[in-house]
Amino acid sequence: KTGDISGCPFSPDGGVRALLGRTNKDWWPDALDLHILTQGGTTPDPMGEDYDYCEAFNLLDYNALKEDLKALMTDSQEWWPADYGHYGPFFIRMAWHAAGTYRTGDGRGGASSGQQRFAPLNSWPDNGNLDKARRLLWPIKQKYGKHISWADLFVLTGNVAIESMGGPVFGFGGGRKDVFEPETDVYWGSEELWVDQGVDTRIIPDEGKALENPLAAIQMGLIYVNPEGPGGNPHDAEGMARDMRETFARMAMNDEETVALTAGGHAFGKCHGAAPVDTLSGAPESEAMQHMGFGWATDADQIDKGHITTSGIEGPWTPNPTQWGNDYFRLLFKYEYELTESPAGAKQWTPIDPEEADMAPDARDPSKKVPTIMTTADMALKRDPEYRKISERFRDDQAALDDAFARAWFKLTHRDMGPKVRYLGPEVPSEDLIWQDPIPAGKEASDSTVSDFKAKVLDSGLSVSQLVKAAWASASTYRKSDHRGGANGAHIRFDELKNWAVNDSEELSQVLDKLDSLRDDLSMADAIVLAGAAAVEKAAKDGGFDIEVPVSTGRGDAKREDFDAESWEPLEPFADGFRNFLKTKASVKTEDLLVDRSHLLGLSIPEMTVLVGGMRVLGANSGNSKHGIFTDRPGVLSNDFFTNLLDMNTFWEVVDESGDEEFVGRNRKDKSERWTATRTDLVFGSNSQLRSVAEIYGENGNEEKFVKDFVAAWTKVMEADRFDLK
Ligand code: HEB
Repeated sequence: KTGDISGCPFSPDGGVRALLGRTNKDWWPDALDLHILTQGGTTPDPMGEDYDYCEAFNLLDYNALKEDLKALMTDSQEWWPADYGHYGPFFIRMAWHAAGTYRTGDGRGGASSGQQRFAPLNSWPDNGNLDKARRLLWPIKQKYGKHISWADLFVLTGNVAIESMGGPVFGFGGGRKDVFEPETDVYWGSEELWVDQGVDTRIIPDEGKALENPLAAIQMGLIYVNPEGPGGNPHDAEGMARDMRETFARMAMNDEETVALTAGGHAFGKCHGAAPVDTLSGAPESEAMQHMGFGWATDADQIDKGHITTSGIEGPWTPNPTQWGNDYFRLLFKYEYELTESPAGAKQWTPIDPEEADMAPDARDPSKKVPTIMTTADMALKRDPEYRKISERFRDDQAALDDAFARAWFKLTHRDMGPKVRYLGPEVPSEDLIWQDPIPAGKEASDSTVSDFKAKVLDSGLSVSQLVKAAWASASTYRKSDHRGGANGAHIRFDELKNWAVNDSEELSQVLDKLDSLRDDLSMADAIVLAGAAAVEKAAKDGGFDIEVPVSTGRGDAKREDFDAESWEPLEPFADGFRNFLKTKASVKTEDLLVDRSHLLGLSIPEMTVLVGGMRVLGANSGNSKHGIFTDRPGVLSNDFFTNLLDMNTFWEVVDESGDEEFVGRNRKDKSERWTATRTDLVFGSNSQLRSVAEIYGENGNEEKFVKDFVAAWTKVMEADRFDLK
């Protein structure tokens, strides 16, 4: 584990910032704004509701597609000829950059929705010229149409590229459904400038500057690190390794995986820095219409000669850039490297006095020989003592490198897909991998088992509040960004999760122990959810509504040995507005964190609103605080939260000591205290849009609607991870 950068995804220094930092609108203020057409919930997705991607994928002629991809590798096009007559390396970089935006901090980024097609990713300096790689794929995408998404195609093409050059792959799982708009939920940073415009590097230990969570790139517009060294300084060997370690850790990669991936990746292809960068035009998102979505325009005759600039670094790593092998490590250790400059002016490293046989062919003219290179990032694999040990081992053990590279590549490209049940296709590896959070299959419980259990739970002395809190603690670990967490597996019973500050672990332990003693052969995972359902049903009944809270049983209990505790750390909520919990004040407003969390749970605005209102009256607050419990009958599922929130007889004041996090509501007439609240309570009265929804739930005649909507939203959260049902 690296970096001592606190668990808080939004570091609190530097004042309050917007949740999303910079967005497409800041970078391209004049870009066509289609957003107004998606107002009111109209979808930009042309495929319609009947389209089921999984079904379509399962009808795909997978082998034919792979054959076509293989043929494409060497089908060089005049408008963007293949280096060495093989597009493989180019496609590997495309796939790696598609997947490499994933970060563990919030699970966002990654290859799973085809985001590389849209801004800002399509225009990141680090994604230079990948617009051409994607366009080379269009005839194949067109041919297979609805049966293969762009998102799946990017990754599969990377696999076929590796295979076609003799490299090892571990498998492929399909199932990444395309979206048709830029993702607007991802925080990419708050800097104005990008890496090629001189933006600061994000880790400067001397200035106490650490990489802000959940970011995983070292400068705005990069996938991970600056290849020329920290802030472009090739001499800072230590800093280079530090930057790699920190950023790769945030992509869930350890040292061995980092070395295997980087060296394995750079066994293939070359860097492009043949011409000065200022000869290039703008990135795709800002380029003139006649370029038809391409950026970084280069003259056709320069392209033909291979005079292309992408990163600015120039040259291949090995003498055989389209052949898998161990030349990368062989050369890295065989030669001393000296600092040189590419024609584009980038800092890079060149072997001193290379033998003729260790020179590489020119990308366009195999009869010409050119020197190989290493980037400053590559040099870290021998300059850093820890990386070096691993590199030397791989140099001497090809089989170990093959295995490590294949597995790390599979993890890189599948990390954000969640559990294995979500993978499709004939090449899904049978081996279970710990990062997939394996959960043994559960079994459906009979109606009588369910009703017996619920009766026992309600009779057990556990309160509605305790049961609701436990069920929420379990299910709300889910995040749709990488499909991790959730009630299935009952990971909540492992100490590492149970002891999260939000969970009131002592109380939770007692509840879980009790449920364990009552559950017979129900899984713990099902028992926790059923107990929550029983509590909500009772609370509704006490409010005068007989309603069933539906539960689909069949969850399994994860085994302790399949639980990678460290990988769950980023899932700990440091704010959970549903339980009125804030661990530490963040650099974004607390209500922003409620919105963020709701998004990760897949909730709509009404669902978020009804859940908060309902959970308050059920007494689900962390620490059993009184904030926001605007009712004199806690434990009853009523719309009291909303009616009291909107009651004009109460006025609100900030409680001074806490800054602006705590409030007290007083009777307008005698100033007596009626309620206390947090920002996540009052935002439903102060924010005009949320207030409009709160009003619906506070209206006469909507009491039953409130209960029904609460139960539906509750159930949605409880079942958010039931991919086995979908
Ligand atoms: Fe890499 C390329 C850097 C990782 C794969 N890369 C490259 C380049 C650079 C780099 C600068 C060049 C671009 C141009 O074109 O100019 N990388 C880098 C860094 C890192 C990396 C810094 C971190 C450390 N890679 C990586 C990985 C992978 C890769 C992980 C996979 C696995 N790359 C790659 C490839 C290539 C590159 C394949 C080639 C492409 C072509 O040829 O086109």
